Amino acid sequence: LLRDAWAGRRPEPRRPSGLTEQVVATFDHAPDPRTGRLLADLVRHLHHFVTANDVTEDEWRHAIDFLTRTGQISSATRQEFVLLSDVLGVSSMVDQLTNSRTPDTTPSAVLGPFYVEGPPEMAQGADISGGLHGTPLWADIRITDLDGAPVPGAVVDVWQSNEDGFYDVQLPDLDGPVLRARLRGDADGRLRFWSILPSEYPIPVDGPVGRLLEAAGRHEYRAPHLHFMITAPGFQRLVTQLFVAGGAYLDSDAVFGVKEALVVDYVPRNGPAPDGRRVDGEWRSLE
Ligand code: MBD
Ligand code: FE
Repeated sequence: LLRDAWAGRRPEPRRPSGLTEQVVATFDHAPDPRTGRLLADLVRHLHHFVTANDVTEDEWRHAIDFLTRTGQISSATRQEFVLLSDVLGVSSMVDQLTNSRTPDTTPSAVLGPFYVEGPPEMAQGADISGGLHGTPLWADIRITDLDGAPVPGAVVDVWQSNEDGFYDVQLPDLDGPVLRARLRGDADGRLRFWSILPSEYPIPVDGPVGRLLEAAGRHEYRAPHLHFMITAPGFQRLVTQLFVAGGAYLDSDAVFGVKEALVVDYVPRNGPAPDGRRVDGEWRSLE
């Protein structure tokens, strides 16, 4: 047996053996070569990570415990692994890889954890806010192809948080979805709807991702944004977000989702709205 402790100093490890190459070689004949390549490279990076940092057994046990706890928060409305991928910038990196191949369009942005399949269908000009309190927002958006020609009949899912930064799925007292809708662009590619101005908000930090941000001394806030998922026959699907120019946390978004081209004016206005609706006090216009 070794005597207890190393007097506060761990000796240098011996050079690691050929273990990495031994494991990597086991993926040489994976039925799907892409899978084999990805697994081999993942093992290389993980081995490098533990050797370069001389990771202890305690630390590795802690890491496995962290991942286990992360996997335990997994439901239709809260997927902690997505959130982990988001705060580590991996979601954004994968998004940028895709996006780098589609220049000159409105850039895409990460989906995030709060998209719900099959949102309620609403008509052009509808109010998607469900009457929730907030600064009224009028959106008038044009969906075009790369030449600027209108794309008729697009299906557009929109979702956002309320004034306090909560999505409907986070609010226990609501019955049914609010601040999310499926709208249809008209024959001219135009899409109009009412909602409320989104605010900055904290991502959920009552789980392992919260502990990670704490350990890193990082804040949990996202810049205010509206989510869009746009599909049209013959076109690639676009998942994106439009950020509020002048909003908080644009420079330090907790999930690295902000792109310059997606920061747009939500113009302050007063008086009657374009559709004749009477609005008391200030409202905003997104065009
Ligand atoms: C969100 O609302 C979001 O849009 C992303 C990308 C991550 C966490 C919460
Ligand atoms: Fe969001």
